Amino acid sequence: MQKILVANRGEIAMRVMRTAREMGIKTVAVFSEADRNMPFVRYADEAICIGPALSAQSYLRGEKIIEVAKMTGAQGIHPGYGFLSENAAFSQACDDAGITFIGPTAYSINMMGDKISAKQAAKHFNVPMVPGTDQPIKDVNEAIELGKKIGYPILIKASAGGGGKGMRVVEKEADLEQQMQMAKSEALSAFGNDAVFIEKYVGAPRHIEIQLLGDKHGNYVYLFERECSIQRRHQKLIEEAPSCCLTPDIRKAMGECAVAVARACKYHGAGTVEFLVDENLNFYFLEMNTRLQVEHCVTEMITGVDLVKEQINVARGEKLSFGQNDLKINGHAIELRVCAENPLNNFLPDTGTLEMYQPPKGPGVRVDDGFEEGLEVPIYYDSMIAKLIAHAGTRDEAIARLCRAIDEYYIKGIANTLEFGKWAVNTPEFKTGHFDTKFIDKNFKPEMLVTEDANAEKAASVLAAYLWGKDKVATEAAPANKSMSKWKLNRR
Ligand code: MV4
Repeated sequence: MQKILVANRGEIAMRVMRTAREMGIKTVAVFSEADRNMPFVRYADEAICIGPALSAQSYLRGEKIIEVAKMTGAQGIHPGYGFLSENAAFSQACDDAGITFIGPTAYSINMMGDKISAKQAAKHFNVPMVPGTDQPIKDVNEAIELGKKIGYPILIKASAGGGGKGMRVVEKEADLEQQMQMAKSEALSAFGNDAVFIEKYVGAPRHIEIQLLGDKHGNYVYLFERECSIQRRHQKLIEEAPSCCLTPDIRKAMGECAVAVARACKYHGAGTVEFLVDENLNFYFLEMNTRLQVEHCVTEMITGVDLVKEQINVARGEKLSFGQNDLKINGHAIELRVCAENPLNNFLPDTGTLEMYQPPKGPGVRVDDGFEEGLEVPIYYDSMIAKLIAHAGTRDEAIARLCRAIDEYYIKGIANTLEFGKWAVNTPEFKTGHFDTKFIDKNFKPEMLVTEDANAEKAASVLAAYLWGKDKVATEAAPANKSMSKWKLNRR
C-alpha cells in the first residue's frame, strides 16, 4: 500500500496522515467546500474537493470518495470515526472496487451494528450480559411478561441503536405499553428499523471499554481498558486509561471477553467492546464499536502502540507483530475533549473564529487537533476541535499535568470545554475515582466555573476606570454567574 485516501476531516484526518507519512505512505485528502483552509487539506500529498459543506453532500458520499480513490491511485481508504466508518455498504463497496477498506468487513459491521445479533453472537462465548432478551420483542404482552421476570426498572433499547439513541427507561408496568410504542416509533424514524429488546436497567454504571486488535489470520490482543464514564448526553468529555476501579483479574476477564466478541464476528483491525460495570465490579457486554474511536489516544499513550499503524498493517494482510504478553500498562493517560461548546449554557455548540489558538506543549502532553489560529469553526460538523491528552507515571501526576496543560492552552473567540475539564478532574469524586455515568448530572452546575478570577477582573476594571479618572463605575463584587466576561467565557 503506497497511497491511502483519508475519508474524514479535522483532527482524525491529521492523525491518520501523520502515521501514513511515518510509514512512507502517500495520502489523499477529500474535503468539503467549508474545509478548504483546514490543516489536513494542506498536510495531504493530494487533496480533492468532493462537494458542499453539508456532510450528505461531501463526507458521506461513498461513491464519490471511491471514485476519487480510483482516480488518484489510492489503494486503501481510512474512514476515521463517524461519517462512513461504520457503514457496511461502504466497506463492501470499497471491496467491490478493489480498494482496501482500512477497517472491518461488511459482515462484522452488520453483525455488531445490530445489537440483537451482537448479543446473540456474544452469548455463545460466555460473555456476561445484563439480564434481558436477545430477541426482538414481538408485542406488548411479551414485554409485560419479561418485565415481571426481570423486575423494574427496565430499559427498552433499539436493536439498530447505539450511543444511547432509541433508549427508554420504564419504571413500572403501567408505563410499558406507551414507552414501548415511543421507543419503536423513535427507532423506526431514526434507523428505519423498529426492532427493540429489553434489559434490566442498571442505575448508575461505569462505562468501561476494551480496545482490541485482530489480524486477518485469527490473532487477537486486547490493549486494556478506557474509562469513559464522564459523559453528557452520550457525548464523552473525559476518558482515561487505565480505569482506577479495575483489578488485574477483572481487567483480564474483560479483555478475554472482548476478544471473544471480536472472534464471534470474525473481526479484524482495531475495535472496541463496551461494557457496563456496576458498583460491585460486575461487568456486562453492551455493544461493539467497529471503528477507531476518538479516545484511542489514551490507549496509545499507556501501551506505546500506534493503533493507526496496526490498522494499516492488518488491512494489508500482515500478522500482528506482538502478542498479549508483550503488552504492558505504562503509567496513566487522561484525555479531555476540547469542544466548541459553552458549558455555561447547557453545552450549546458555539461557532465563530479562533481569534487566538495556542495549544500547550511540554513533557507528557499530546494535542491532536485539526484547527489553527484564524480559522472558523463551522456549524456543519462535530463540535470537537481538539483532544488534549496528558500522560504521566501515576493518575495523580496525569491529573496535575492535564491541569498544567489546560492553563497553557490559549483559546479566544470560541466558547470551549477547557475550564470545565479543569473543574471536573479537580472534584473530589474524580480525584478519588468515585464516579459513574451520572457524574456531570449529579455534580456540575455552571456557577462552578466562575472562579475568583471573575471578581478579580471586575476589581481590575474598577481600578483601571479609577486610574483613568472616571468614578461612575459600579464597585460591587461580581455576582456569581452573570459577571463572567466574554474574555473569561472564552477562556482568557
Ligand atoms: C444501559 C444502561 C443501563 N442499563 N443498559 C447507553 C448507550 C448505549 N451504548 C447503552 N447505554 C446504556 N445502556 C442497561 N441495561 C445505561 C446506559 C447508559 C450509558 C452507558 C454508557 C455510557 C453512558 C451512558 C449514559 C446513559 C445510559
